[in-house]
Amino acid sequence: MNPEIPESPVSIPLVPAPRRLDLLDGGPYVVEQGGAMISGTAGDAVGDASYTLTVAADGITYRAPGAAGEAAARATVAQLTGLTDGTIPALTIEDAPRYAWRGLMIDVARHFFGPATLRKVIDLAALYKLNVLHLHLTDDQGWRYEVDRRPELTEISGPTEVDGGPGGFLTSADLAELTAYAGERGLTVVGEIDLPGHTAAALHAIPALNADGVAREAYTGIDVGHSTLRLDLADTAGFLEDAVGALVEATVGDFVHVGGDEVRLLTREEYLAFVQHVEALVLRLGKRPVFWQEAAPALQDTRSIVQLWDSNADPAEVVAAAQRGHQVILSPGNRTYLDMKYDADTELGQTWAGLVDVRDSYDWDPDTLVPGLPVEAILGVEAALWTETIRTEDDLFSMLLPRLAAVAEVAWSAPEVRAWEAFAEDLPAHAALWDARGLAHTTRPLTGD
Ligand code: TNX
Repeated sequence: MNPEIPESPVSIPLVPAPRRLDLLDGGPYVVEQGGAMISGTAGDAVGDASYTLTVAADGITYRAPGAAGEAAARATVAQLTGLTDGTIPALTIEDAPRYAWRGLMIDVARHFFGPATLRKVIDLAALYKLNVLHLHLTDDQGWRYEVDRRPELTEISGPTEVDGGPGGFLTSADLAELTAYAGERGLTVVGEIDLPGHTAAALHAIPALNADGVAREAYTGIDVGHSTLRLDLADTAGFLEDAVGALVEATVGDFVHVGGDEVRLLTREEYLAFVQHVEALVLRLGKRPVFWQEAAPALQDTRSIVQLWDSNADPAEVVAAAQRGHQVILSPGNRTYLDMKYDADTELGQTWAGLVDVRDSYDWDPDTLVPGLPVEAILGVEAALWTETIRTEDDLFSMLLPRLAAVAEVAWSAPEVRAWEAFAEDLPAHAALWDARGLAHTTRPLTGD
């Protein structure tokens, strides 16, 4: 036990740990059949996820400034209910998140996962107070959202995926329904169209995007860096307008992710110009662009956000962008890439960022991760699940769980109320929540060593 961490007076293993929990005098609340009686009030400060919650014998009440806090309060009640034997001691909780952006990215491009799985992902993310579902919707291996003006994208590159699997795509109605479903649970869906690399699926569907005017073959391998769009081709700008425009229309909220990673077929000048073109386009369409870290040196407008991912790369350009006023989302591969193997025996996953066990996902501080990164530039933290090796729903959840709970606590909980030893003690109880939802999970030794 870290001596600076006050020991919680009750052992309700809430994850993420709340700022403050006090036991009250008075009898416990006994959860009724059909769930806890919960009532409360929310104003309308939409983005503020703070809340207070009181459990008393006659019911559970919360107060929150807005819908985000209400969603967080409901997540706490779901855990209080699922982690106790149905008798919740009288208590109050005062809680608020550390970071504004608490995300989970799911790659539906390498292997496709449809609305039924994504609703389970949303439910799980909400249970851990995450507020962003980032969907990686396009990559070399497939195109997963409809673009009205370019139906060939989903017609031709919907039914392709890694290893020649059946693929699939989200219809506009699917995306609208998922966005609404997520919104009701406190999450914003941020769609990503990966540009200008990771675009073999677009080059396969639309011949005119290729320099020789000939459609590329479908790509079902897992290499990266072998595809790019080129601004010097006549059709590219119109394609970008249509594809980014459709994604802007299909999602609510302020953000669209436009990639920018692993481009190896453009000169530096061509790459920087491409990023600036897309940055201006997204801003003109009324959203804030999010880019992977490689785009940092190109960015012109401080509304644009940089997402750090490559824990093997020098972060100097990310730091420089933050010093110029850009906000940064932290997704360090060696902490938050949940497609990394847990250990050398893990069947699924990759290892380029190392082995990532639960403690690696948990035991780090975003504020000190990147030397020189101004703390006030940190918008938040995002876990990522890339799906090159992930084929089934059980594959997916067994990589997310238990590590997603660890990243969620990093993103939500104040440093004063969290420590690895306490988390490792609390975590095993959560298996009951996952089992109740039928979610696969990986059992890890959590010795605290
Ligand atoms: C790096 S993260 C990638 C992805 C891969 C991932 C696999 C990023 C921006 N690019 O294309 O799927 O590694 O871990």
